[in-house]
Amino acid sequence: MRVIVSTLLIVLLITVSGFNSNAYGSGQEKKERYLVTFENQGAKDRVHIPQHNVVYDFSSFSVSVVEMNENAANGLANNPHVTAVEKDSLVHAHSQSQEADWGLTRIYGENDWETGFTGTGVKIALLDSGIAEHPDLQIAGGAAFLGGSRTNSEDYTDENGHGTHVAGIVGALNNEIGTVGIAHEADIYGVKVLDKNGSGFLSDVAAGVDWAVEQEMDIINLSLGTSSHSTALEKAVNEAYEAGVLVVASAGNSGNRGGNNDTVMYPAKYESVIGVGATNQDDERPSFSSTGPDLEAAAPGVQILSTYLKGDYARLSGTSMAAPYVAGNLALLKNAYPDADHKEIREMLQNHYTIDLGSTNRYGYGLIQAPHKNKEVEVEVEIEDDEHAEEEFVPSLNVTVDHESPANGKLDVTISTTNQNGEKVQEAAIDLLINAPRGKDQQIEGFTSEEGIYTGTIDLHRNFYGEYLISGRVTHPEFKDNKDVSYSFTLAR
Ligand SMILES: [Ca+2]
Ligand SMILES: [Ca+2]
Repeated sequence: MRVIVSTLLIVLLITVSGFNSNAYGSGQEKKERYLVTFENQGAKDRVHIPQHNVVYDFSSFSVSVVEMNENAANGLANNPHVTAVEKDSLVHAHSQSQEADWGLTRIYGENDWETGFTGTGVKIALLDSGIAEHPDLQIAGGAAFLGGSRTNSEDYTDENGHGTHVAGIVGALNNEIGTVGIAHEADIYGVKVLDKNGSGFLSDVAAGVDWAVEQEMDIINLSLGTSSHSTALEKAVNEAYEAGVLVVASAGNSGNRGGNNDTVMYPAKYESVIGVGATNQDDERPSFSSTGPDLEAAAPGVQILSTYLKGDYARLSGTSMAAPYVAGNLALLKNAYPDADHKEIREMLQNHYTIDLGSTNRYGYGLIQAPHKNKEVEVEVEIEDDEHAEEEFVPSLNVTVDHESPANGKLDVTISTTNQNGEKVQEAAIDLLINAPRGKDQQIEGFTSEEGIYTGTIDLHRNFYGEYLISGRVTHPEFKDNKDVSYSFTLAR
């Protein structure tokens, strides 16, 4: 058992401490944010700071916000071009502003998370180092399994920070402070299976899975892993999945620069588990993110802002940060498709709610995307007056994103036809061509009903975000004029 423990320990330490190993943040030291003031803008260029350590680079004044360890900060303070190096602190807390992590906006769109699904009513178990009390978190419950025994079930307080960070990515509250989680109204449960050093026994993880199934959780997140297969762990996650629970796990931080090896860890590697790799702000795989044929999806996992110990916030990197984004997104999909079962939700994620980033070995199905609430667009098509026509069509086009069909994403296109007096016209022939952003052109043909309405369907393929163009004709033998219909719209991320 010692071997297993040390494997878990190593994996988790890598996860918690991020991926950099240079003077700006090496080993297990927690990096902190510093405000670095330069003597002038030119001095900024003369002082070399690795780009990935820079959190903000203000263009209007000569200050940079840098994440680094204390040694690096002391070194910078002695640089003649640097006026001051100050540790960032929560003095701005009273400014009462909330900052959404960059990762949330990549999944959801700039401000769309504010009007989107929230994960309400979905139960998510976070098997991790527990969750610390935090003003930006509401914890629905939890349990603790440590060292092969169930401890006081209430005692799931996080002593490491890892679990609290994962919790905030899913469920940091939408309020005036700190940051906001992707599924900020989901019920999050802290299941403590890792101790203050971030290590735990496989048996504790299995016990946590068992607890989650028993408590009828909808989703389990495992931001942990080991490089060796365990029959017992596989059995635990398989049975959770068979019981209807979606199981998400981080793929691991064992990737290399080339990204060609199979380095996906267990339990992510198992068929029943959605294995998640990390992306950075350029939608690219950071070299630490594990690769292999069992990778299923990718999510933001570099410099992710979330809740931390002592009511604080921290930016951490790792596939540990990417997995909870997927767990939270699955909660949004459950809101969007309440009648779908867990397997349909998983297929939906794979086929409709990812952006293809290339190599499946590195990104699986691609970067996850959040479902949006129904978008409705109604457009009156302008008709030029035709003095020879006694009557003329006034077709109007109505486009609705349909979230009701669980099996696949569809877009309803409704054409309604009226004459110039506003009376409905039946049996008008509809012939439309739809140019989708990716995939084949589609055609819609039919006749309007007694109510003067025809509804056709556009099939949404993978990567369906982008601009659509609908064009065609509405004709009727009893009317002199045929009417051209043209309408374009964009499904925004
Ligand atoms: Ca908040
Ligand atoms: Ca898998």
